[in-house]
Amino acid sequence: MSATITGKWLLLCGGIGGAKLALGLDRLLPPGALTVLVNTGDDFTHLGLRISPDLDTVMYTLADVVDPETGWGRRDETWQFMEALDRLGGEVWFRLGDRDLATHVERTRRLAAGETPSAVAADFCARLGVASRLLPMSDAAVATRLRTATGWLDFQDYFVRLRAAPVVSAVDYAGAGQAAPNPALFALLADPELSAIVIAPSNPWLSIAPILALPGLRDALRGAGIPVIAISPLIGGAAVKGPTAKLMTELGLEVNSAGIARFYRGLADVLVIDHADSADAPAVAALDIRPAVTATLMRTLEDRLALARAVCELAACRGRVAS
Ligand code: FO1
Repeated sequence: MSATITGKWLLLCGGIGGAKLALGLDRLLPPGALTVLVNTGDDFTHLGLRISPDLDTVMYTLADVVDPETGWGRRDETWQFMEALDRLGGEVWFRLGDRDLATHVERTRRLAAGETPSAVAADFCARLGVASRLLPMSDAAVATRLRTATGWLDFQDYFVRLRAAPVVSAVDYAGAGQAAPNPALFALLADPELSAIVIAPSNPWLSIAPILALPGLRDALRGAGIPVIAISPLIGGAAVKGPTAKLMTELGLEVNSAGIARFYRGLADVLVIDHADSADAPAVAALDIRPAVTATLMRTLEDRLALARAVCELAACRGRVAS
């Protein structure tokens, strides 16, 4: 018999990988129990539009309108805008579908009219029927940049235009030091109903580090006095998708669960690793993080729900979850 999961839950996440766990938690928990603090270090201004890829990926996923093939953008998308732009010689390396375009046009208009990114996100989510609360990590601009042999690159330049091919020697989160974390986060961390903080299997250096770089955020998470459970993005020592393993190698890090545990040391109580990495468990434990072994690959909705449930049960062993 499965336990009833109560209380409020906080998930820190980036885009595609994080959105999968967000969906599992959103569908598992009572409506409104989940708050997702989303990385905005990937945000940029493109074609005059303000684009928030990770926020939109999580929002589209929870609203069940995401493109299931790519994991970003909208399902049943058409591309007439891109085709017309291409004919005019415009920039088409970053693909904005016709339906998706509406999100960026309307976001840009509202920001120019003085709304905050948080207010825009909340209203878009309400209109798309998203029950969970999505918080941009900050209302101030933060830009993830990567140092390569040819100099510093903006995130989407590196990630999409250059397909994460350049060798990275450093990562920087420009503006993070001055960017106030989303104020709603502090209210949630002080809420006695908050059961646990979950860190999605997103890329630690590209998706989670920008969040943790915000002033006071790491201390606030620790200070909440509730379990912090991180999920490793590696399976069998490799990334499911994206450049996590490549980036770790380039930054001179060990590409295994211990390399991930070192990143979360001092913050996470538990690191969830896949069965394929169970041999890493002693190395994780040696870093003062409790390893928990389960299936972390999220191909189907059932996988997402199962991982969400496993994470909630881990928190129940340590914190405030009623059965
Ligand atoms: N990812 C791509 O690989 N190619 C694209 O052309 C692309 C366009 C795009 C448009 C809107 C959006 O919200 C996301 C988009 N993404 C695209 C995904 C995005 O670049 C990355 O997945 C994230 O920034 C990393 O989490």
